[in-house]
Amino acid sequence: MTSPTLSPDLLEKMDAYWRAANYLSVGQIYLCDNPLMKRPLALSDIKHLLLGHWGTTPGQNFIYVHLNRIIKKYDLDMIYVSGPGHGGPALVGNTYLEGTYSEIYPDVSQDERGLKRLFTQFSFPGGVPSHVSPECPGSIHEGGELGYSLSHSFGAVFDDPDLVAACVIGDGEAETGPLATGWHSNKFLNPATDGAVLPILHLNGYKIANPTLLARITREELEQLLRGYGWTPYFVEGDEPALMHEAMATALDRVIEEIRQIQHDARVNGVAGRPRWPMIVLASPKGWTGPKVIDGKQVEGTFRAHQVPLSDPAAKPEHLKLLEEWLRSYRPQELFDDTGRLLAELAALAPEGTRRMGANPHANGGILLRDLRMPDFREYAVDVPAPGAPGIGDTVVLGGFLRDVIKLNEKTRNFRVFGPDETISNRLTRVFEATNRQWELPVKSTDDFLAPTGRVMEVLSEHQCEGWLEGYLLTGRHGLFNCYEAFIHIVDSMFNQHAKWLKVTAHLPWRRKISSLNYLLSSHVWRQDHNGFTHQDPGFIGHVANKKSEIVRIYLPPDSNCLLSVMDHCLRSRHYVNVVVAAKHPAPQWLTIDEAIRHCTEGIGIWQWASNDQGAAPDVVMACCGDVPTLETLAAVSILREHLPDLRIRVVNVVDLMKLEPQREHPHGLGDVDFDELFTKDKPVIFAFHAYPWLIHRLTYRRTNHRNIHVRGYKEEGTITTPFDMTVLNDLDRFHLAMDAIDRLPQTGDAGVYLKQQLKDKLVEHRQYIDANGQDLPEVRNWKWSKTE
Ligand SMILES: Cc1ncc(C[n+]2csc(CCOP(=O)(O)OP(=O)(O)O)c2C)c(N)n1
Repeated sequence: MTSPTLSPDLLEKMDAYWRAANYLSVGQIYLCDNPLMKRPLALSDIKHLLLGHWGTTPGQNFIYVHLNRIIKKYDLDMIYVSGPGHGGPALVGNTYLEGTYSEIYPDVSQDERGLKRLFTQFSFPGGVPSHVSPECPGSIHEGGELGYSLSHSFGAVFDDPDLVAACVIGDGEAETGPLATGWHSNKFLNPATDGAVLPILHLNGYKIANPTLLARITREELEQLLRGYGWTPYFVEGDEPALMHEAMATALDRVIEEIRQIQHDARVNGVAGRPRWPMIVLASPKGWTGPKVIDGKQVEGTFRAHQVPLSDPAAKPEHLKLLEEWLRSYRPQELFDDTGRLLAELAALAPEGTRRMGANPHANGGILLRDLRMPDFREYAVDVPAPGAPGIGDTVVLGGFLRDVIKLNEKTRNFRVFGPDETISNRLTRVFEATNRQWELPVKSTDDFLAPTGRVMEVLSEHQCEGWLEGYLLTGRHGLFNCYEAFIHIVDSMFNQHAKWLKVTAHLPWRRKISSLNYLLSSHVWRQDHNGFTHQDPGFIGHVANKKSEIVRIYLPPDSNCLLSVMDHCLRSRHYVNVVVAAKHPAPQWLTIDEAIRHCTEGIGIWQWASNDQGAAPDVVMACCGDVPTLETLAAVSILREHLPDLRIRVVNVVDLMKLEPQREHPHGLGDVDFDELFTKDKPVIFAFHAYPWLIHRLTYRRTNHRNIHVRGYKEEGTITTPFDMTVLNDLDRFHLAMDAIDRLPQTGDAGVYLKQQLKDKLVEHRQYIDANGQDLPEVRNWKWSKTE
């Protein structure tokens, strides 16, 4: 017979610690007074509004106390990621028990008064949210929107060989697409250079109102599923606390020893190849230790335990009685002394200092953040002897710059590029002169750029790319997500959650700022002519613009030098979400590097070389934002200037979209005077925009001249066609833009009417030509900006 992992004394203490955490959890959901139950429970001790989630909480408390033990036993550097973050009371309670909570929030002190505050503040106006929100120490993952715990955990441990992320996964959460794919992250984890993720699948059997799939398939099926994903699952199953403590302790010792062995083999013995990492399946009742039956219905071990089981003690006296029995079942007088402090012998079970999961610096990544070493982006500049010089593709140029960011930070291993199989397609290929794609599976001689270590992370799951990158940033590193513009929408919701996280943490003084989340969106709407309609969607920036202005930045650099300047700025920035939309195809270049720096620093400006309104008011402002709109605008301007030479035209280019918003709405916003100077107070503005036109209206609706702003952009017309035809289909082409100007300039008279007729004819000619030849008119393909005096 093997000797037990836990001595009777330790088991008893751990059970007491668990009871303390459960007591604090129930207290947080229900109580606003009488925190130590020194007197009989009265209705006045109970909050008016009962909010929170009990069901997941006791299981997470159980996990936490057991993780505390192994952290101490093995001196682990461990963080806790709570997939079902609605178990907020568990994490708040445990960080309180270990002391970190009171260190950060001294008012929630380790005494009766502090306990009362801890209870009252939970899910209470002016208090703390019910999830594992940014306010909760030790959290990098709120777990409000379910599905991302595994990808965040993997992101956290990449390049951090000593870190272990204990990742509690709800069995409901496991039904989501992101989580289901997240299991595959083990194919990207290098045991020598990365840390470890310990998934703990919390199989409590139920979601809000339904059983979970993983709990109802046979154990054999579940085990095969997890093995199929490459894990070795260890099952800890039951409801009898003493047996469960012993089983959990034994399983945890085993998995930690396996993790250590895997790491030792890879790091010391030079064992190569993908290991089979261990994980735990904890099958315990939902709402464990809570009321078993309420109003004649089974609650413990069912979906009914999900939220607040005794929801109306004011109306039902028997509920008050049950609640009192429930709270007293944890025997608080045996856990806390008379002043309300956790007994010293129990407090000693928690790890110390920064080994406490609530105080682990990885969960407050800004503490660990180091600046990137940056190459001088000017050295990658393209030569632009005159506007319209040929380019090689803006992202191609950026690739060289990113390659050297990778090189310069190779030693510190704190920068990665993420993408769903598109880094080459987005033409950042030069990064592979310095690195590979990290990949732990076999590599064939016919493969390109795959290796067990590498700075590029590619998996065909935008969710994983986003989740990995977020985890990487939240733990104090830097990165970039490159993606097709249309498919970044897949992570709309993940972006939402990250932006919310940044907004809240920006106002928590103890949380340090982290590196910005940088999106590079290429293969954009106007140059997805070969993939067609499914690949044409520029809506992400409109979605991003909804978020708090202190957090979001949107850049549309018109050429390579502008892209270099913008990306240098983004990689140095902190605590933003930067969205950069850039082209990958060869396209004309407009600005020298010095001009680009000036233009991007200002974010918006008149392109004097393209304008002829110097010294007088313009007749029309031709504005553009985005590379293709800029090209079409300049082509339209050259038509207008050639045929209507008396017309005074001002060309305004926008790189930083948020310049358009009023200053009071966005820190980048132009003041009204500056805006009126650029766009005039009363002249027509023909605005060619990269994305959906309404966004420009939304951003400028308060501006003086808004009624004269006429926007062309993507209007959901597209197919497989020529690049220029994409603009024609959406009325964004040079001919339409020129006609738009004429329509608003009665002073062009008959000359304008005749020009308009020619332009209409051109559009017919265009259609006939592409239908016959499958490519654009030579005059379109070969068009070059030429200086018009
Ligand atoms: C993406 C997403 N969809 C739906 C919800 C609503 N919701 C909150 S909790 C929950 C059930 C979660 O079940 P599980 O992951 O098993 O957690 P636990 O049982 O531990 O509470 C659902 C569907 C959500 N929070 N996120």
